[in-house]
Amino acid sequence: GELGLVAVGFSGGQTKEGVDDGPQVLIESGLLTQISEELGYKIHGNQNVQLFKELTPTADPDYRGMKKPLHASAVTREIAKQTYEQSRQGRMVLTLGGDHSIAIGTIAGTAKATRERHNREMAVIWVDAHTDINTPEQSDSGNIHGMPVAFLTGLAKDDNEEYFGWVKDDMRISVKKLVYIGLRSVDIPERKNLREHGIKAFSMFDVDRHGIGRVMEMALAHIGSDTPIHLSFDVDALDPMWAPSTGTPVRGGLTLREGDYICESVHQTGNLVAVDLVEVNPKLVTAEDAGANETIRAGCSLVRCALGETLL
Ligand code: DIR
Ligand code: MN
Ligand code: MN
Ligand code: MN
Repeated sequence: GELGLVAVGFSGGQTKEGVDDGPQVLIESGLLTQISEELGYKIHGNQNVQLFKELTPTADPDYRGMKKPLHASAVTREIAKQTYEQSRQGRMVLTLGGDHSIAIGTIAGTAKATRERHNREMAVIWVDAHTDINTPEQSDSGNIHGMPVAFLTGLAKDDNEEYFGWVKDDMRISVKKLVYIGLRSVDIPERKNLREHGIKAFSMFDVDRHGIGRVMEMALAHIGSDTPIHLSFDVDALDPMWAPSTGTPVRGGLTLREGDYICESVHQTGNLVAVDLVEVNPKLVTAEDAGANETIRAGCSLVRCALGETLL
């Protein structure tokens, strides 16, 4: 297959440094070699990690409670251009982050491209401990990585292009085509958003009750066949046992095998158009973990599963 790579070292959607090193360590561990040599993909796009330093504004005051909004808006706008360009050519788009704010760009770009190519509304499977659906006004932290789904669904909007106003209707996704898996840390206003808009969500409670096999059946049935799927995978969906090196770990998460199963099931639909892997922070290491190796290995495994490595 043909794959469009977007490697983004961006950490401005939250406050811990190190997540900008995520894509570089994933690549250094051999992920791209595995994708091209073992999985047989031809890799297009910029093969280097993009840091977008030139997009750092001289001043970036809080706006509607958002921290560093100009920078995040400019970077995600550029990412959207790149994912749009790759997806438009029918390539599977792989984005390595970076914090989860970058999904504003990745999904905006692929949503627009799939509308043009398939004349269909794209679905998003958001695998995460968190829902990332705070509007700027609802957010307690002001961290934009807790807001991408609000901007992508239109729950949050802004008229000013410099403050995510560049996200237009054709770049948005429907709340009906959004499915969450792995949730266990959802803020009170976010719960209200899920309820009010009838958003499909499978928490860890649902994974325990039904098993991951049944959860994936239900998730994919909700989306429907013949629907392009963008998989946005926050590594913190995994239990910290498997992925400790991440900014906001929450105990009681998915096993690595459950995470891999999600990726395999989505691959198996044949409808996968894009994968994001985000929030790998190699600078955050726990006492039990000798380094970030476990998290990096887990991240590579998830990506390979989404690209079809393990299916016979
Ligand atoms: C929290 C944490 N809901 C926030 N979000 C995180 O800051 O809005 N997302 N950690 O990944
Ligand atoms: Mn997230
Ligand atoms: Mn998360
Ligand atoms: Mn395949």
